[in-house]
Amino acid sequence: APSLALSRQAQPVGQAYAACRREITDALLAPRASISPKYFYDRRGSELFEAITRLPEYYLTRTERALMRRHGRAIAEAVGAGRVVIEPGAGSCDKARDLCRRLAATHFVGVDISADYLQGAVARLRAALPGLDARAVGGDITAGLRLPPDIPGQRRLVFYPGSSIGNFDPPQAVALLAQMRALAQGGGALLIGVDLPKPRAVLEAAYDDAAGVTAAFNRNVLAHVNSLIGSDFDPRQWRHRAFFNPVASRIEMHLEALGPQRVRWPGGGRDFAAGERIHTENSYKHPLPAFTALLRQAGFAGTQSWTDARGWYAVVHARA
Ligand code: AVI
Repeated sequence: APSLALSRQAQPVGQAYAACRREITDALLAPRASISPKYFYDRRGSELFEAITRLPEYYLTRTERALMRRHGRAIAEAVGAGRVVIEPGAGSCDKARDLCRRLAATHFVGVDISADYLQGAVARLRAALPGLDARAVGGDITAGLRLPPDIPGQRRLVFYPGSSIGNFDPPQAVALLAQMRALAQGGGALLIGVDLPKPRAVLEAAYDDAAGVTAAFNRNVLAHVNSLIGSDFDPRQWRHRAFFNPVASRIEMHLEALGPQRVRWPGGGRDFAAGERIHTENSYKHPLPAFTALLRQAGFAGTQSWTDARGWYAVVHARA
């Protein structure tokens, strides 16, 4: 997988670019076409995602925020003060600001595939917390988490809010969690947000909102892929589909061809029949015991968790 930022402003170069093109075209040519959800996050996709987090139907962000506020003191006690906070997939860094303030964190490292978006967010974080040594690292977390060499190795807290872990299939999730554990070894820990199972109608509305923002976010991946591989997808010809798969306990997002589509890119292409789909995302809703089992598989020890009154969402602290 490519290790460089893949935003429009910072296209991957050389070998990384070739690997990225290859990854995308292989997945498009597979019998069941797919696009990795990491390609959602060009600048426009990051902005659309921020808009999703403010939608009335998208309960995840506000439920997590309320939990973090309500149990802020207990969470801070479990974590301990003076931490080096590392946030993979940091995005807007909004959640890190509150946490770093509460923990009197010494350092912050945000890692995100949308590097230019992250730079701005880290600059705002520095302005809000002038005592904090805050850094931005552009990179694909699925290709390995590498930190600047002068970041202290002790008292690390890996912060992974937003239930982004749900966007990985369980084996990939365990591998990513194990990497996070390796980063936090030496007395560190993980603080992670997890969306839990809940009534199907609530889940499906959260991923198919009335204003169509999630639909725009899903279709935007085609524009980003066009800019990365030189393809000629017409996003207006693809319909957003989102539904709960109860067997796998996950929301699936797909793009469905409104009519027959002939898509071309330099060196290749594919025809899609009307109704054919490209799978763009899974968002797993693990029951809490199943999630703590994944943490144990990744090598984490003691866990402590906080959930809201409806049992819709959990924040989990796990020692590395
Ligand atoms: C980033 N991630 C946790 C979001 C989710 O809920 O799975 C991405 C998203 N996809 C559609 N809406 C939001």
